[in-house]
Amino acid sequence: MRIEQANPFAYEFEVQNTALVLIDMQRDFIEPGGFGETLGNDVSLLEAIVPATQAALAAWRKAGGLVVHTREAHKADLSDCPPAKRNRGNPSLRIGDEGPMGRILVAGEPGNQIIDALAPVDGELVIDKPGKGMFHATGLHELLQQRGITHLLFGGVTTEVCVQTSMREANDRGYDGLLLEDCTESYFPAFKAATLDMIRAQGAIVGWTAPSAALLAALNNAT
Ligand code: C5J
Repeated sequence: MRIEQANPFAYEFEVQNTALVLIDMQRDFIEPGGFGETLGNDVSLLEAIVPATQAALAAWRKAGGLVVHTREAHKADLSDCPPAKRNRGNPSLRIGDEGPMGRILVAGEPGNQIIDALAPVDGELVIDKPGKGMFHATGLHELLQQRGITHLLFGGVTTEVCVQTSMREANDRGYDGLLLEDCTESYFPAFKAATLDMIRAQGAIVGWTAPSAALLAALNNAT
């Protein structure tokens, strides 16, 4: 299968060797009243990508491709949260503190759940990651290798933090990654634009980007 409109050049993949990875589409980053909003961010920017992401997920499920969902999540005792991560800066709420939707970035809390619109279904991988990147301390690389995955399609939030870090980690592990441009967002539009440029610079130095419509068209043409 081929996405002709991908940047900086066409992207080729086979569904059986490719996973759709949705990064951290969890309530605390996306819903009003969550952690993201308490940090002073406009979460409506992130909410806006939900319809396109839902459409991409539905098409990918229909094609029979593997889906991976990640959550930025720490253990309740915070043993996997380095003090450097917890203590940096001067936020009103820190990781592990009680927030509007339970303890901030702690596994199992209401705010840590993936939003209803993109809820995982049976057979999909759900990875709790204590880092920004999806391979750090998760065992995900081995799970993907066992399934013969060589290509990764990315969506999720935020573009310049957990999405970009995960794409770079994937690139170093030998995966060909493509970021769906309208299925990712940042609280800072300029950071999103810069990240898309960085990924596809210098002949796809980190990977590719493409609008989700181009993926849907490729999947449609194949049926
Ligand atoms: C993610 C963050 N998911 N911005 N986390 O990007 O802290």
